Amino acid sequence: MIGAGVVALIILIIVIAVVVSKKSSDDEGDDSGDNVDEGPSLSGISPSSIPQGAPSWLNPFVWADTEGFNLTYTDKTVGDLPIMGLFSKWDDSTAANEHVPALNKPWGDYAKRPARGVNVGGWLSLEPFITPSLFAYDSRQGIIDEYTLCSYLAARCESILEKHYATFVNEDTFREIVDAGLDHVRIPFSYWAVQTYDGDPYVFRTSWRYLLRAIEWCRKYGLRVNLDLHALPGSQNGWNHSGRQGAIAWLNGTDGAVNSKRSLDVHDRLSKFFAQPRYKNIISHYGLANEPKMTALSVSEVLAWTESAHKLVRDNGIKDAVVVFGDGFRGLANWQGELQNLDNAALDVHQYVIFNTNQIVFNHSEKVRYACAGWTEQTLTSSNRATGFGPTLVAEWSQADTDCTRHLTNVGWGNRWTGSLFTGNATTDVTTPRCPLQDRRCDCGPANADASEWSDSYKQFLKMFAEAQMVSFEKGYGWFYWVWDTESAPQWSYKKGLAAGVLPAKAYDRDFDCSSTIPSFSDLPEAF
Ligand SMILES: *[C@@H]1O[C@H](CO)[C@@H](O)[C@H](O)[C@H]1NC(C)=O
Ligand SMILES: *[C@@H]1O[C@H](CO)[C@@H](O)[C@H](O)[C@H]1NC(C)=O
Ligand SMILES: *[C@@H]1O[C@H](CO)[C@@H](O)[C@H](O)[C@H]1NC(C)=O
Ligand SMILES: *[C@@H]1O[C@H](CO)[C@@H](O)[C@H](O)[C@H]1NC(C)=O
Ligand SMILES: CC(=O)N[C@H]1CO[C@H](CO)[C@@H](O)[C@@H]1O
Repeated sequence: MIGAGVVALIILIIVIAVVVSKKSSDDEGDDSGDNVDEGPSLSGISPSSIPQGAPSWLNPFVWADTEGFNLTYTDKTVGDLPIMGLFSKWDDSTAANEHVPALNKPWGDYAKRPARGVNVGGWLSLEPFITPSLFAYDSRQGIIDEYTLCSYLAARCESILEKHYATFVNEDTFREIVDAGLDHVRIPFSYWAVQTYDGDPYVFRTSWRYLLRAIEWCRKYGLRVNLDLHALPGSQNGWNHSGRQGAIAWLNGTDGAVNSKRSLDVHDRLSKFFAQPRYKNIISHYGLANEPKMTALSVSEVLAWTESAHKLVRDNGIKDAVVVFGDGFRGLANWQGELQNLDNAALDVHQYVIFNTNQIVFNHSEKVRYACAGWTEQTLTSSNRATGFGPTLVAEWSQADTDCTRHLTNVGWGNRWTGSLFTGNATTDVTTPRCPLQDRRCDCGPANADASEWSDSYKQFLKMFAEAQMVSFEKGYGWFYWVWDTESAPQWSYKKGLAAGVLPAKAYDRDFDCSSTIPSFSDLPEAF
């Protein structure tokens, strides 16, 4: 106890010293007090402007990063969510590039002008394969998702995650996204940005201001935003990226109904907040629930929940955004005639070849051909209003051709590529190699090599595979690549792919349109 008291005292002294030194260095320079939007300092505000006992989200003196935030204290909320950090004025006059309208001009019909976007995934909703450094613990600790991570870290989780929020995505991210010729950004975030329940270990609300700041940076570069609620109370799919891997307690089990209601409450608050005029031009897509696992849930209950959520957000004033709901892995054909009465809504399908044991075995030529033919056909069918389908967009896809990336299937689960996928349920294990050779030569070594080691034929394949998908998904409402950047998985990172020359320098200016002949690449594993 004495030790803790001494530590607290030392921390207090350090905090005071830092605050005093920041204050005095500010005093030496410009003292007009109006430069709060120019730098990472606390210039312009004094500690006494923050009321005693203000919570962390209203007290910039405890924020790890103050750049780009309005630091003037306010406890004003909209939809019971804080506006703290926002500047009063905004400017929607920027266009992402010369092929798309500025934010303050209508985008028009997404069927005629599909979105070209990217996800800032693994940021406000953690995912082990995107940031393995955050999950580098002894496997006996059982740290496999944000729930187990924050349970383990307890009070330390907040500072570790805030450092991640402040560094993994920053203003340069959005400048680079716009430079790549992209025009939309999907931002996955989790319900604990809004609310926590029942002793949740998650860090409450810290991610909220980072979400708001990211939207303002998107605005600065003319990027439209797809808001993606990636983790719902109870978990809508039981996967690690929903916060907590395991049983689904959303619309299922004892707490299914209460978590259904909590999710609607989260949307009630979010939609009131994002109905503010400042978001009218920039929030182009409003996502209800990422990847609800409809193959395990009651389909009719998920559909009913979706209808309620859609009505709620429209009634709360989200008028212009496309309301997005997930395809739930039912197969697009099963959506015929479903939810046709929802105005300006779209079905979101995530297309990957590597989570399917019959598609991961395709060789390079077959993967490109499938992207051109199979996915184009699916997108066209699923977008045909005349036959009872709604508009369809692809809010996740990647260039990955293997599932070799560390932690991709789960922390400690192995992979399909080498036949080493052990899930704890024999039905879903994959114990025979599923690379194109389907034998012991299937190897993750070359697949996991650094991009600098890729062969020219592998690079040619990766670029063609990406462009083929862009062509296909532009037959619908457009696409969002998964993800902008990773720590070490180059086939999943748009940024690393651009650097390696396996993505078009400008997303709207491409070489391959699926009409030309697909070369038969030398696609044995050694040709990575
Ligand atoms: C900063 O926030 C305060 C409180 O919301 C607001 O009154 C002020 O206008 C904002 N400053 C700027 C420059 O937007
Ligand atoms: C549904 O909930 C029950 C009870 O909590 C649980 O045992 C089951 O695993 C859940 N189903 C899924 C698919 O997670
Ligand atoms: C194993 O997975 C199958 C297929 O997903 C599922 O039907 C079954 O209920 C699972 N078994 C257990 C014990 O979880
Ligand atoms: C890829 O698969 C297709 C169809 O099975 C086959 O015709 C082609 O020869 C294969 N390519 C290579 C390089 O093995
Ligand atoms: C068991 C589980 O939740 N696995 C998922 C973890 O997340 C990756 C993507 O990051 C998925 O591919 C896994 O299915």
